[in-house]
Amino acid sequence: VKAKKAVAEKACGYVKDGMVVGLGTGSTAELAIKRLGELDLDIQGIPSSVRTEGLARSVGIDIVPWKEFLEKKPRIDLDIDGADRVDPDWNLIKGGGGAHTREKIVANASRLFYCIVDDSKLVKKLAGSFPIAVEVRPDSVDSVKRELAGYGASKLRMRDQKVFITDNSNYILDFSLSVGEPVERLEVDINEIPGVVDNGLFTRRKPDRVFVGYPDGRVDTL
Ligand code: A5P
Repeated sequence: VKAKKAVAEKACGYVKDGMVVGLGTGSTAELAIKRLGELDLDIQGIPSSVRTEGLARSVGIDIVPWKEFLEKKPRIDLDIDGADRVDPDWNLIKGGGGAHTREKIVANASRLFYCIVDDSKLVKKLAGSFPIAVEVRPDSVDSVKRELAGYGASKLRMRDQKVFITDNSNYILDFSLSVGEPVERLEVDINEIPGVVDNGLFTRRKPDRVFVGYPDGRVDTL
């Protein structure tokens, strides 16, 4: 927790009055949102999930609701979000919380994207390090699963013995990437499978900075 808190606070130090701020999803991003609440700045937040929206509102951040954001597409000054894995080229795996589709939309609309992680997230290679989440239309689960089999086995994400449903009313297939197509190509190739909404690889819109936190509270800025 100390490591996550340290990076969350570090990234929040870049937020200034008047900014439009992308708000990520996950335990690390949540610490940043709470911190932004404490700082009591005059900002507008763009939430990347329903959960984040609720938290941001509860700490007093002025929120642009998702639909309104999509209609008006205001430019976001800074997006602060976590990640599940980060490789040496700053390619990311996200989507452990199932929010990667909106997270990618927010990151793409942001002038700056600061990624906040603890040191356990750093890996030499993304392949095999963490399941890759693929958001799929519910009617396409079986066909996408068959297509994904070429890359690795996939599993429908469940929660409390029920199918996990995303904020966009879709399902998630988690697949373990075994073999080595370059992740940059894989991100695009997976999205070309009919029925796929988006996957948790972030290799195109990479972060502009990665803040890495350590258990003693030290932060490295990459
Ligand atoms: C949410 O879908 C993910 O992309 C999160 O950003 C990621 O899972 C990081 O979460 P933690 O900060 O809880 O590790």
